[in-house]
Amino acid sequence: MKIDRIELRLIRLPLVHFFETSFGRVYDQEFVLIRVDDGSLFGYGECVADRTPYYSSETTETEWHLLEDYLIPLVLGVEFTDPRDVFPAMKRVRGHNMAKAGLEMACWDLSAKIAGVPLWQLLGGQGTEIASGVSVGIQDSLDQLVKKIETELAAGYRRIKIKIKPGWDIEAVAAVRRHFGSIPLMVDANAAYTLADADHLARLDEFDLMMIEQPLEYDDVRDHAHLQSRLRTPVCLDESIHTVGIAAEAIAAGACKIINIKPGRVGGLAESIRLHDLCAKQGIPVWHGGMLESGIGRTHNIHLATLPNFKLPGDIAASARYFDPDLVDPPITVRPDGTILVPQTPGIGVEVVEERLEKATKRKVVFTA
Ligand code: OSB
Ligand code: MG
Repeated sequence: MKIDRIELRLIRLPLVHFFETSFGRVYDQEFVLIRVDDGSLFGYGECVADRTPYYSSETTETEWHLLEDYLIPLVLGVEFTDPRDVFPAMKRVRGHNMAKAGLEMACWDLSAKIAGVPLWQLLGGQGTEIASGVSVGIQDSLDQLVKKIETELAAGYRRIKIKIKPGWDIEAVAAVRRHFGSIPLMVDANAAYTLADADHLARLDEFDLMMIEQPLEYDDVRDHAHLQSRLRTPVCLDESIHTVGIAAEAIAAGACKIINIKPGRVGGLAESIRLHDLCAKQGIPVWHGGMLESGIGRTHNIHLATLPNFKLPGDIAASARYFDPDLVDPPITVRPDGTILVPQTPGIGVEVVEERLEKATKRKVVFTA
């Protein structure tokens, strides 16, 4: 594979419903989209940083800067025999995993198209469907939360995750259990607590949650190990796991029993596979996280989630929960049994609708070899 043209676009799409986490509320989604061409075929990759540096230190503008000035020059015009070589080729640049991942994932899509196989096959996945769960944001009232969850359960989703923060935690979980009984339920704090909240968080133990995701600081491992020793509820790490090495440390320290994999957080699909394999070897189940991706990034996630240690339903849901319309056609749908079919045509296997893409584009630049 030799890429002779790379196109960057800054995309903005309005969200169907606002999404609120412990770090704030968003009404639209802005992201950097990358298209790579080799002269006859092309691939797409989606960068997952937000406009703001709250989930991660990266933003759409830092991604753009890193791609334009440092990452694209390391990939454009270079011959790659395997997409696994793209992340190592960018090693000189420290961090900026989301910018690297978008570019690397576009190369995987192109590689799979060159090979004439669906992406999951190149990744070493298996199977024709994945189990789907939803992440339900913080709402204005408990009534609204219950209504929202009712809709998601009726649609078939196999696991409900609710966002929590101080002031929206025990009561929210209690309300969900009261209304829906023993459904598969978990919470995600997005680093909203400190170790001083350990006794408060231990009150969640009585609700038999599947896990609590990222309760403490985004870069912390040691405090999570302390917290896990005081909770019966399994701790799952998201933000903390930005390299495979840190995952190994976290597992060894007992800081988590489950890990959420997002390719953007670790630098792409090759690193995600390494993280997946490490977890499998250590007996740590994983699930696929979500970053409110358009159908492009979402489809990459679907392919990755076919690997065998993705043992729990992830945050990969239907397009209609996020965008109307999505950039891809047909949109991603969830079947009544809570599963999503994995595309079987070459590459990511979805078509981008050019007219929608143009309409959503705020800025575009093309680089040629
Ligand atoms: O912490 O998992 C998270 C969305 C944006 C940033 C961080 C997170 C999330 C989600 C939503 O939970 C997952 C999705 O529906 O895409
Ligand atoms: Mg999370």
